[in-house]
Parts: sequence; structure tokens; C-alpha cells
Amino acid sequence: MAEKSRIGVTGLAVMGANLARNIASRGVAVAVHNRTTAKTEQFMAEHGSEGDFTATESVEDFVNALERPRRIIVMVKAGKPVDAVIEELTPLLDQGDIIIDAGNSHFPDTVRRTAECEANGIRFMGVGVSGGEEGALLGPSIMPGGDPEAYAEVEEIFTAISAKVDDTPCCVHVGPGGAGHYVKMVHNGIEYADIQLIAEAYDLLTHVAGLDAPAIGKIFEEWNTGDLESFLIEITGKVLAKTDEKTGRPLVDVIVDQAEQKGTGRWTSQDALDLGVPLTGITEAVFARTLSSLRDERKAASTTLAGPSPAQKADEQLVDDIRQALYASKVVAYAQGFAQMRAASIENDWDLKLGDMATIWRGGCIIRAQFLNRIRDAYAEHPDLDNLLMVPYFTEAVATAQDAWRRVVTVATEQGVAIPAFSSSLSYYDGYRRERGPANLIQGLRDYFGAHTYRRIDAEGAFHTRWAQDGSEVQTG
Ligand code: NBP
Repeated sequence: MAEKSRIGVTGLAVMGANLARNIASRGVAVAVHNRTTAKTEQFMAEHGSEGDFTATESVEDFVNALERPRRIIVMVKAGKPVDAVIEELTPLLDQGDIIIDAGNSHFPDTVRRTAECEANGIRFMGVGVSGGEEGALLGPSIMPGGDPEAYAEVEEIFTAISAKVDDTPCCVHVGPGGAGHYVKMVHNGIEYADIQLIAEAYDLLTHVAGLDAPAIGKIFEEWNTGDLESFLIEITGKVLAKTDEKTGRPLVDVIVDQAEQKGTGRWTSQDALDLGVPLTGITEAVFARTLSSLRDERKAASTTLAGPSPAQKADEQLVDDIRQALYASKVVAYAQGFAQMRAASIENDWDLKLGDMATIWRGGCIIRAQFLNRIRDAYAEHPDLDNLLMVPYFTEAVATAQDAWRRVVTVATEQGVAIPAFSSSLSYYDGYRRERGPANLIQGLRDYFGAHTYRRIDAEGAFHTRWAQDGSEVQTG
């Protein structure tokens, strides 16, 4: 009988196939399976000779091909397919076997699946994997969540296949239950904010500075040598530099301006609302994609709704101002995303180590950036930090950038260029640094129309004013 494989991968679309190849390339025997057998056959024809693969047709053969405890990576479409696969696997597995959902599942589903599997004696892990096709093959950032003992059974393989930065694997056990998929969700939310900020910078460079795509591409290339150095800034330079073969125009100029989304950004914002965490950067990015999809409405509005007269001013100061505004807004987006993870960790008792999250996002994933070293250092020094803006490095970075940031928001507003992420990040910054904001009036109004009470700055307790009666104040609690 053939030797059993150390791990199995079911779901051989882009991500599963590349992950299986990555694992096999480390000398680990992998059993592979896909619902549609033709895909398994194609995989074996193209890659079977790359490593020690065992191709299986039925789920039974797949399960039987694995050593125990069985380690099964499920890399199928998020949602119902994951439940369908778990249902098929469950009767065939033994106590202690491990199902690893490495797709982009929504974390409440992971919490539910963990409990369902546990009731059947199966250990379930929800694992975030970022890096797309290339990351899966060459080294993704991996965010494993679930039972730490189950993780110990796959740690060696996961750390071996993950990206490495300064010899440190971009893979660390995140926490129990849904923690891995939660962190992956916030990662994707931050990715939305990062991309939106880049798009706003591109819009300003196009419509305020009057530059064309190749010129803007060169600016991004240059920005990638400084504080903004990151995968997304790097590929922005490349995308803007690309010429369309059909028309000879910059390719971006012939791409339809409608952004799609698969849901992780929206989930991040929805969860922030539930947790009560201000998450303006990511949420504006989600709304901006939604607005972009209203293409027909925008076309009608473009000839109906008035805007300011265009007045382009291309000066070097503006380009550098945009760079600084981009950096400051990015700091805010990360500060908000990390504050959200902190709140979720407290709410769910996950004990997330936020510095570890910054560490494993430095390589392999879409938001990989130099900047994450600073975040890692910040949490190393202050593990219970409320907000990244409060560590000296970021406090100073934003203080230095703020004049440019304000100029950019002003010029964009004057010239009618929408910059929801830049401007909401600045508003968040200005709101967060205010010892006393205007919510006193909100409480006054709420007490007027709904007797919701208010607290006083000079006395303990809750108070209500009989606004519409004799105007007297009563203490209610
Ligand atoms: P897809 O998300 O396109 O899923 C296709 C796979 O799901 C195929 O293997 C398909 O089998 C299988 N499948 C479906 Br659909 N329904 C099934 C069912 N009822 N039972 C069994 N298998 C079923 O693949 P992907 O793009 O490789 O992504 C996989 C996961 O990784 C997703 O959760 C995705 O969000 C996540 N992810 C993707 C990326 C990326 O860059 N693409 C990055 C990070 C994470 P079939 O061949 O028989 O139809």
C-alpha cells in the first residue's frame, strides 16, 4: 500500500492548487482532491511531477490517503461550499482529525463550524491566507485560528510554506475560534482603505495636477522608495505604466471605472458598527466602491449636477502634498483597523497579539509594507496601546504631514474631486485629538426630545431638564 500523505488539499482552483504545490515543494507528501475530477487530472498533468502528490477521485479515497491525525486543507469557494465539504468529510473522519478552512470565510461561520466539528470530535481551524495566486505558490501570509493543539500539528508545514521576512515566518497562531478569519477580514478591510487612498491620490494627480497615467506611474515608482514603500504602491506604478495593446493608450484609461467587491471590506465595516469602533477609512472605501458601481446614475448626474470650474495647478508642492496626505491617511486607516482588532480581541477573549499581526503582514500578503515594521515596534513597546496615533513615531509622522494633508483636502474640495478616504481620515484625526467635541449638544437635543438624560461635567449622575415645562433640572440617576 502506498505511503500515506502528511496533508491533503481539497479544492484545486487557483488558491488550492498553488498552496498544494507550495507544500509539496517543501518535500511534504500531499493528497489532492477536487469535486470535479477533471480539475484534479489537469492539476496532475501540469504539476504532478513537481512533488510527492497523491491524486484522489472520491472523498473516501482522499481521506484514506492521509496519515492520522488527518490534516485536510479545504480551499473551496467561501460560504455554502465549505459547509458542503465539511458535511461530506465528517462521517469519514476519526476523532482528532483536523479540517482547515483556508478560504475567505466570514468569521461567525468559522465560530459555528468550530462548534459543529467539535461536537463530532473533529478539530476545526479557520485560517486566513493572503497573497493571491503568487503568494499561495511562493509564500503567503498565513493567519491560523483555532485550537492551539491542532495548530501544533500543522505549524511546521504552515511556517515552512509562508513568506519570510528577515528569516521570520509570516505565520503565527492568531487565536482561538474565529480569530484567524477575523484578522484576515480586517487585513482585507485595510487593503480596501489602502487601495482607495491610492485611487484618490491618482484622481488628484490626474484632475488637479493635470498629469497623465505614465507620469503618475513614475511618481508612484518614486514614492515606493520612501515611507510609502509597499507592494500596492509598487504595483500601482506598474499598472499606470502599462500601455493598452489594442489602442496604444494607457491601459487604465480604457478600464471601466466600476470596482467590485467580494464582501470582506463590507464585513469589516459591519463588524466595526457592531463593536462601536470608528472605522472611517475602510468604510469610506467600501462606500466608494458602491458609488463607483452606480455608473449609469453617475453618467446622468455628470451633466446635471454642478461642480466648480476646473482650474488645474500642477506644481511640485502639490505632488508632494498628495504623498504626505496619502501617508497620513494610511496611518489613520491602520490605526483604525488595529483599534478594531483590539476591540474584537477584548470582546471575544482572543488575546490577539497585535504586534504579531503587523509582523505576519510584512511579507506575502497584499498589504505588505515597510511601514508594518513601525507598527510591530509600537506594539512591542506598548502591547495595550489604544491607538497607534499615540506612539511617538506616528504622532510625529502625522504632525509633520498635517499641513500638506489639509492643503490637499482643501484643494480637492475647492476643485470638486471626491476624496472620501483622505477627508474622513483627517476628520477622524481632528475628532480624535479633541478633548471636548460637540457631543454635549447631541446629548442636550436627545434629552430635549426623548428624555434620554445627560451627564454634567461638574457632578456625578444622570440629569434631565424639563425643557418644555418649567425648564428645571432633575437628577435621575
Ligand atoms: P473559488 O473561490 O473560485 O472556488 C472554486 C473551488 O471551490 C473549486 O475547487 C470548486 O470545485 C470548489 N467548490 C465549489 Br465552487 N462548490 C463546491 C462544493 N459544493 N463542494 C466542493 N467543492 C466546491 O477558488 P479560489 O479563487 O481558489 O479561492 C478559494 C478560497 O480562497 C476562497 O475562499 C477565496 O475567497 C480565498 N482566497 C482567494 C484569493 C485569490 O486571490 N483568489 C486570495 C485569498 C483567499 P469544482 O472545480 O468542482 O467547481
